[in-house]
Amino acid sequence: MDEISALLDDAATGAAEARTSQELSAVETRVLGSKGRLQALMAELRHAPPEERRSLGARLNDTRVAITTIFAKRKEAIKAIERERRLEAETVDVTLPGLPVPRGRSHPLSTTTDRIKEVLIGLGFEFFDGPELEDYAHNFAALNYPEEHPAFDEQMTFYINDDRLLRTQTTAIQGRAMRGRKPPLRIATVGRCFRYEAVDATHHHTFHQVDVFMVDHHVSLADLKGILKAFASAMFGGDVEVRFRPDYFPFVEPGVDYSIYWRDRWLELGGAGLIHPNILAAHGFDPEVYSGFAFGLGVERIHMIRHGVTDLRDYLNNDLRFLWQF
Ligand code: FA5
Repeated sequence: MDEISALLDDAATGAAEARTSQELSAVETRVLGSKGRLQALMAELRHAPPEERRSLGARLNDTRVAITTIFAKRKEAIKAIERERRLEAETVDVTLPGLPVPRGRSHPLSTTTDRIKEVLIGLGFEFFDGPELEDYAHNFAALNYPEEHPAFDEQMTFYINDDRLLRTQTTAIQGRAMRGRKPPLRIATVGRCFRYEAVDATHHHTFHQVDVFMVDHHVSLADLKGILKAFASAMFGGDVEVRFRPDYFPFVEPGVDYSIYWRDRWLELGGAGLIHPNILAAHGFDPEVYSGFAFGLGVERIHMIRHGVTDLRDYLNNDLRFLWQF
C-alpha cells in the first residue's frame, strides 16, 4: 500500500524537479513506462489476496490517472518556460549599430560620360552608338585616309583580320550616322577606343573618346568655336576661352587642335575642324550647299584636368583607393 503512495509522491516530486522536456520524459518512462514502477506493481496484483485484489486494482488505476495528470500539467508548464527562453534568446536588439554594407558608386568615367551627354543633349545633339569592333572602311577609308598615309602611324591598332579592327577613334561613327540621313545633322557619340600604344601616364591601349559633328547650311569655324566654348564652359565651369592651332586630320579641312584657357593656363583638349568636302560628297551632301564641323576629345582627359589626376592608367586599374576619391 505504502508503495503506491510512495510512487505517487515520487512521481509528483520527479515531475516538479524536472526542468526540461527531456528530464520530464525520463521521469515519465521510469514511472509509467512498460518496464516502469507502476507496471511492476500491476504485475504483483496477482500475488495479492483475492479479496484485496479488486480494491488494490482500483487504487492503482486511480494512481495512474493521477500521475498522468501531474505529468501532463508539468509538460505544459515546461513547454511555456521553454518557449519563453527561446524567445528571449532570439530577441534582436534593434538599438545595436548595424553591420556596415559597402555601397558602390559610379566609375568616374561613367559620371564624366553622363555629364558629357547631358551637356551635348542640352546643346541640341543626338547620341549614337557604334561598334568597338569596327571595319577598316568606317575607321579609316570613309574618313578620307589615303592608302599608306603617315596619318595611320598615329593610330595603330589591333586587327582581328584584314578588315576588322578595334576602333581607334569614335569619329568612326560619322559614316554610320550620315548614311541614309540628310542635313541638318547634330550627332554625338561617346565610347571606348583602342590603340597599339607604348602605354604611359597619358597613353593607354584602351581609353574613351567623345566625338561630335554637325552638318547644315553655312556651318563655319565660328560655329565650332561657339559650341566648343559652350561645351567646355559647362564641363569645366566658368567662362572658358577656346584657342585653335593648325593640325592635320584627313577627315577635316581645315584641321585644328584646340585648347581651353581654364584656371590660368592653356590646356590641350583634342582635335577638330570642318568636315572634309570629300566626306560630305560621299554621302550625297553637296559641299557647295552644306558644310559641317567635327571635334573629338578624350573622356579621361576631361576628368584628369578637372580633378588633377596625373596618370590615366588609374582609371582602368580598379583600385578602390583611387576610385573612392570621386
Ligand atoms: C582623334 O582621335 C580624332 N578623331 C579627333 C578629331 C575628331 C579630330 C573630329 C577632328 C575632328 P587624336 O588622336 O588627337 O584625335 O585623339 C583625340 C583625343 O583622344 C586626344 O586628345 C586624347 O585626349 C585622346 N587619346 C588619343 N589617344 C589616346 C590614348 N592612347 N590614351 C588616352 N587617350 C588618348
